[in-house]
Amino acid sequence: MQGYSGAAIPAWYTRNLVDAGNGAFNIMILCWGPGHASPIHDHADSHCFMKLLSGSLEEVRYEWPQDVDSKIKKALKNKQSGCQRETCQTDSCQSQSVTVADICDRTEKIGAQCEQDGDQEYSINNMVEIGKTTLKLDDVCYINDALGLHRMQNGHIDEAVSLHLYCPPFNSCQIFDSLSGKPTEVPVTFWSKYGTKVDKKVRAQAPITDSQ
Ligand code: 2CO
Ligand code: FE2
Repeated sequence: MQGYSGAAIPAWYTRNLVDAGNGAFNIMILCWGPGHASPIHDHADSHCFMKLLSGSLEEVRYEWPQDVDSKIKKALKNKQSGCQRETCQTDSCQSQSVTVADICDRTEKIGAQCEQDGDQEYSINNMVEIGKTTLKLDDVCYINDALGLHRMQNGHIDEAVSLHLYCPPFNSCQIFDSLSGKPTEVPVTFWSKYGTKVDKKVRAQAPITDSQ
């Protein structure tokens, strides 16, 4: 890819929606300028396939931090314990950065029993690296939450472009503090949809690519 048509390079990698698959999947193209990197993140229980169309990217994989479970594991645990927190649909429960204790406080208010986790402390060096791969032209990789978390980074002077398929699509995911592993739920947003740049004013605040 030859630059950004003379325009300033965005501060973060851009997510560009190509096809929403009638709600069944998202196909998108991600553009990574030199030095762009994602935060460490999960994939919201979705399958994530990606292929390098241009340039090169490093993928660093991590274990889930101690005491932080994937959504599916949480949902299963909560089903067994009677806690309703993963089904909470209030705005405050949907989109904010929360500790386990915070979630418990909120769900207390809607009547859930949520005492089993107590006050969650996040200690330094909680993120354990489990692998590093360099993706080159035409390489394909796959990740889901059962395989762990990852961070993608373009450590090169050339831009990189990657094609992504997420099935099912998701509107938010968790990002993780690289030292403590503390999770934060963030909305994921698009730089463009179907070739048209999304108006910044209607883009959600603190998206995965704009918040780090
Ligand atoms: N999952 C990140 C995103 O959708 C990109 S890293 O590759 O999975 O922004
Ligand atoms: Fe990812």
